[in-house]
Amino acid sequence: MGRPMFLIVLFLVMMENPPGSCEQQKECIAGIPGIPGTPGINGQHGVSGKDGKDGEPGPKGEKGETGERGPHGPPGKVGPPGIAGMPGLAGRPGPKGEPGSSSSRTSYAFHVGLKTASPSTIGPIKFEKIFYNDDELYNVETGMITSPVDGLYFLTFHITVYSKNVHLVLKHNGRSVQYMYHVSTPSATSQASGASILKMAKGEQAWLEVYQEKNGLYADSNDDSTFSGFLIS
Ligand SMILES: [Ca+2]
Repeated sequence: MGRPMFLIVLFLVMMENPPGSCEQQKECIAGIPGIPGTPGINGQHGVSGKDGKDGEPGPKGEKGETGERGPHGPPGKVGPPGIAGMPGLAGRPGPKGEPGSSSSRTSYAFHVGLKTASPSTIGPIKFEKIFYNDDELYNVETGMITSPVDGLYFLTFHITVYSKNVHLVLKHNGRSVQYMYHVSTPSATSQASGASILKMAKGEQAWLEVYQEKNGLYADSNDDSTFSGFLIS
């Protein structure tokens, strides 16, 4: 820069800011603000940030609708026995039974006779000729009848008497119940008889005995002396 030019610039500056003008006077007036410059160009996108932390659990949702029924499961374990139930109703009557045994029978009978004349005078007379003893009331070994059931029994005897008198006693369990005495007819046979009704309990016994050795009872191939009886009821 040449000297003249420098002087010109200096002059102009001096004109613009005359020495001691405003500072000294403290009455400086602010200049007019300049015009704003044009906006700058947008910068580049920054780097993406990291994922944030998980939030707190939200509130419980409302109950959903009932689903469809599922398939049957396998059988469960056997439970403990239950309480016994009430007795059932009575069944219908069964079919008619078979005929009962002898214990349920309602009739019993016997009919026996002497095989030989003049039986023993000691103990029960033994009638060894059996007409009927299917019910086994009479025991040939003992000469006694035994009551098969409690009941009322009809007992009777029909005796052929020959050559000697006959005196008999009917006994029931050792007790004398009834006597029969018959005097024989010389050189002939005659008949003597007796009958009795005895109430006997099951198992009780009855029999005929010769009384005071008068044993003119007779029996042969065509004469009989018999003892018989049956249950009345
Ligand atoms: Ca005869």
